[in-house]
Amino acid sequence: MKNHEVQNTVGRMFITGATSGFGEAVARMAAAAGYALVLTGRRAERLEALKLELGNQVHQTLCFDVRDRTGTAEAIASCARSFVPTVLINNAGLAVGKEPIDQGHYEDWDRMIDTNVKGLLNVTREWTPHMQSGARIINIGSVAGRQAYPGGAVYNASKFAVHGLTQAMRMDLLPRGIQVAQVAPGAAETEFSLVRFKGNQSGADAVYQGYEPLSAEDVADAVMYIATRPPHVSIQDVLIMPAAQASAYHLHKS
Ligand code: NDP
Ligand code: 8X3
Repeated sequence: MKNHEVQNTVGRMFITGATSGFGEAVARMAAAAGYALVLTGRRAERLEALKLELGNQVHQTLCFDVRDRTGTAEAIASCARSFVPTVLINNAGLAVGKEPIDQGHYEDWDRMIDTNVKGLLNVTREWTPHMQSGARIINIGSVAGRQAYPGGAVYNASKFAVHGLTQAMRMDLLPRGIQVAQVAPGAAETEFSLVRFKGNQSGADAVYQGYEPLSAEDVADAVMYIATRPPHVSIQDVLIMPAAQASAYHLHKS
């Protein structure tokens, strides 16, 4: 896709999973704040629509699957010639299925581990050698990475991995002046549950009934807060929940 040279930016942000939910909301807020953006995901038509909407703030869109190590490496290498992020948002991810461990599907497990863990690693490994002192990486974890719950085993495992990776990445990248943060949301209404329940809209809607869930914008707001701190301030970890949710197990529905 054609690159667009963006002038007078406050920073350069690379977002995985910008076609929906948190990633799309961060893209809109970051564009409004003056960031130059590279927007990525698998759905090319959505990337193009967002590029049309956000206009000159979008340096480039890149259509690739974070599970595809070669495709990810090629996309990032092509981008790095004209754009190295000051902020990398590792957001692409998903849950698939909610069966107990003795009934789970290997294919679902592979999708979660390959996307949420290996995909995050693929993007991080390809970008970090290029990134400069003062840059930030913001990983999207989850309350599911703090507390396991029934039916969540492999999704839990993948987000516990993001929690651990965030801490180790922060230590590894400390000497290079790259700050690493995690935003760990509770229940947020995006396409997340539609994906988890494999297109079952009524099942997905039921997740968000009886209380006010987080919106994608609520989570994007936390991401932007971290991204825009002064260089000497490093927000390391933000757990953000709907007011009706006290833990992975405690959701007060009316
Ligand atoms: P959405 O389903 O709305 O968005 C997920 C995004 O990830 C999409 O843009 C999708 O793009 C992208 N994505 C998924 N798989 C791949 C892949 N293999 N390669 C590249 N991109 C991919 O969900 P959310 O916005 O809610 O989810 C974003 C992150 O937040 C995920 O990591 C999720 O686990 C996490 N999260 C969500 C919570 C919630 O309640 N909604 C709470 C806590 C954490 P495309 O399909 O175009 O590739
Ligand atoms: C998504 C939130 O509670 O469905 O990460 O796991 S939850």
